[in-house]
Amino acid sequence: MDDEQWRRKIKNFSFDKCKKGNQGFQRILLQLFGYVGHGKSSFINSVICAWFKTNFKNYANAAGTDESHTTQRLTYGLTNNIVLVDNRGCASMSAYESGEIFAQLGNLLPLDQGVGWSKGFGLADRIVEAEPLVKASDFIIPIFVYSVKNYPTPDLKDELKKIFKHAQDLTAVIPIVVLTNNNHPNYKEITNMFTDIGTDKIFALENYTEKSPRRKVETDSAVIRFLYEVIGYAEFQAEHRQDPDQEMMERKWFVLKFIHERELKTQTQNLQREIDKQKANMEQEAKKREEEEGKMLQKIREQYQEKEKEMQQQFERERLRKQYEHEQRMKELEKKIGKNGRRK
Ligand SMILES: Nc1nc2c(ncn2[C@@H]2O[C@H](COP(=O)(O)OP(=O)(O)O)[C@@H](O)[C@H]2O)c(=O)[nH]1
Ligand SMILES: [Mg+2]
Repeated sequence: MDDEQWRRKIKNFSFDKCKKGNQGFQRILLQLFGYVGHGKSSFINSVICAWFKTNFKNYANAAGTDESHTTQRLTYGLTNNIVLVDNRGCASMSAYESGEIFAQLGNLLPLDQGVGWSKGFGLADRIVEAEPLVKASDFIIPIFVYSVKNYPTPDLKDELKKIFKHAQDLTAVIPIVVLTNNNHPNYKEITNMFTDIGTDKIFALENYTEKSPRRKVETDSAVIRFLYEVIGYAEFQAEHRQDPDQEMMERKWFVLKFIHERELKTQTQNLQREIDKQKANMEQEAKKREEEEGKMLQKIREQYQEKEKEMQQQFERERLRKQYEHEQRMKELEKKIGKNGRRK
């Protein structure tokens, strides 16, 4: 098949034409996620340019000279049935631990609105508030965007494994990988890393950017092939799925349970920290008291020694006095005896 045939297939895609009918699904929601600055918004620009055959424009507000990053979940419709979502990027794994990214990926927060980060149960409230605004009929395909410029490390691989596991648990779909900056020499290592993680759908391209806006056959073809494969993937996945409302409910439970467990963990940690703090205070207090008691004991000992010395001196004085008296008495006696002797 050539590009034009693929385009026709993409354009005509509808869940209604799937083997088992639409099963309640209407649109494919290509949920872009990944670290900040890896080219999510640029990829959307590339897809728009290639799909609509237009000149480059920064449609998705990719970071340019002003270094602005995406802070909204904006949607970009390609056809009536295929929509791209530019999710807010995150800097590290800790953002996944916050549940916020799950809620975005699971399509539990409204589209085309600003995305914040909530503390505590704030996220759960936002998910509940969003209920009337989110559509269960959106079929989510997670697309993980990664820039080849970033060299893989063992830590990164472990982190990505966790992220992919969470994304798959949540959406029931293994994320598709889009590698940007694919002319970079790290390309082979990065591809191997993602293959090791268990993804078999990896697409690579050099995005259209402000610096390199000229359309190229390779980039256009990479985008069209990507979209074609994605609809094939969605058709295949949809055959095994039956109940979008139930799936949405399960996703909601997954995230709410996650938030609950995270809160419980945070509260337990806070409590433990408080206990540890009090224990440390008590130990410090006990040590202080021990030191004070030690000082007091030392003082008593010194007083006692002082007294003992005094008594010793008194005794010595007494002894000398007694000795002197005794000697005096002896002298007197000697004198008397001497006189009497002479008298004899
Ligand atoms: N050379 C090159 N630069 C890219 C590519 N993709 C994105 N960029 C640049 O990387 C920066 C971040 O891209 P952006 O799309 O805003 O990342 P996001 O935070 O994931 O949305 C921007 O300066 C882009 O011009 C690519 O494939 N090749
Ligand atoms: Mg962005």
